[in-house]
Amino acid sequence: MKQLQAGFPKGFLWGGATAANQIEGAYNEGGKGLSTSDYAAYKDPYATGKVDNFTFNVTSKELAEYKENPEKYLFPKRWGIDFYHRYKEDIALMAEMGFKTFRISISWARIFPTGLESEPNEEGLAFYDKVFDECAKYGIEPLVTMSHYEMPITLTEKYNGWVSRELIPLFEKYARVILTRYKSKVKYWITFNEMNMNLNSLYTGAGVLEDLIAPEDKLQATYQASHHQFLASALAVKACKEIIPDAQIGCMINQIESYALTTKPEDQLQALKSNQLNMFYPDVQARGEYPTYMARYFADNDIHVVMEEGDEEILREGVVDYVAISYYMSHVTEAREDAAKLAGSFDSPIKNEHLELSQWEWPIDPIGLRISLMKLYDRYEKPLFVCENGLGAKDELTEDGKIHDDYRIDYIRQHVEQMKEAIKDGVDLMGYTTWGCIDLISCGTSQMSKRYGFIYVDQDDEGNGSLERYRKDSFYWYKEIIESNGENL
Ligand code: BGP
Repeated sequence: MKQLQAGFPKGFLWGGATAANQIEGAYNEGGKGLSTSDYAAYKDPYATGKVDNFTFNVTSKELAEYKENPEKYLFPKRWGIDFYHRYKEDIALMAEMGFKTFRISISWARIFPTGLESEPNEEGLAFYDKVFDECAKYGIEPLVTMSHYEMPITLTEKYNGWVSRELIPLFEKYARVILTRYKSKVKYWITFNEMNMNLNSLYTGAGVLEDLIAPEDKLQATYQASHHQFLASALAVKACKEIIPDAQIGCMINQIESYALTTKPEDQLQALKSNQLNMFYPDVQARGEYPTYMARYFADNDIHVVMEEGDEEILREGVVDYVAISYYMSHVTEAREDAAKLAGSFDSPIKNEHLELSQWEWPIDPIGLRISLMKLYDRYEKPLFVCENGLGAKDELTEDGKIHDDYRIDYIRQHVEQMKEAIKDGVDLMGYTTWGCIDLISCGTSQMSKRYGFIYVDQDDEGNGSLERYRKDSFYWYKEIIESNGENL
């Protein structure tokens, strides 16, 4: 029997997480092609008061309009926080906090501007070399996501994204190029960010223009696109094992635990089903095959995933080493007609009266993190990684250049406490990277003012500001957490 582990293990990977499209800026520099995220429009459902599920899908009409008037629609994601030019300063700040790891993503369109070239763009490759070398200077292990909510826009225009099987070899080529190039520099990899969010938006992670798909085919397209991404992910895992045998490569989901509204068996059953729909994604990637419960779901919903001979073998051979999650909230569900559609959604129609909400109405549930970790570990018995968690909040920069973000400290402290409990419960946890360790452009709202960082970036929602970086109170607090390996909470 395994010994009781009282605290965070030695070598625990503390750090922070970002994504290329939310920090880099320089959207048209260094030979980069335009990516889907460069066209992710500003449609904040919270700002409009219409919290009606995430609405960050782009239509073909909008895309055409944006292409014609690029200046008029200069989307915030294109500005980023200028990490492309300031990475040295930023990584030095991460090092000052004592980061052991730094999660970034590589922009596919920096390496293959349209995704279709046979040779990669050297300037793009050289940029990440510099970033990884900078990390190495401070002993920071990069944790790299191959595809975090973006891909060359050409692949959307030509193939309508991942609904097309054509993308699989293009992604494999890209994965092989980056694995080979960075084999001595990157030992921790993630294939796709939050693949289960395909259930919500097919544009964000899969580059699919939904209006080109008949409404009755939406679920079919969701699972077909996901199938192609599963294959691409499995091929990347295989390539990683071949090219960097000592690396670890994982899958990643947005973990939203669904609680049943009541003790009514019907509600309990619905909660179980909602959780299954979410875990379907790591089930395939961590077990190497489609779970049996999906056969019924596919039959009930008239979904026919087209598979080719050899697909199952690829999935079996491409099993991940660990399961990474982002964790922000839990949900409440009940037996109702549309319950299945809400699985994995940020939008829960039922409020949990026991939980407080963030300024963006995300329920704050640290114990839900412990529950999630315990469940996932029971299910896979593989190491887990919390690679996103944090509080999006409005911060105030005081006249003397300070940010008193005790609310963020409270939030992270409570989640760290629950991770510690989960470790005691036997969970094998590799690391914790808080989301948006440096303020960045929010994904769902495209706002700068939804801040997650320990480091404040002087930029507003319109892109004005000096871009100067400031240490928040949480910066010093997190530094101590890392120094004490999670003991001085
Ligand atoms: C996750 C994404 C991130 C990030 C985070 C916070 O789903 O992987 O890219 O942005 O959510 O979401 P938001 O920026 O909408 O607050």
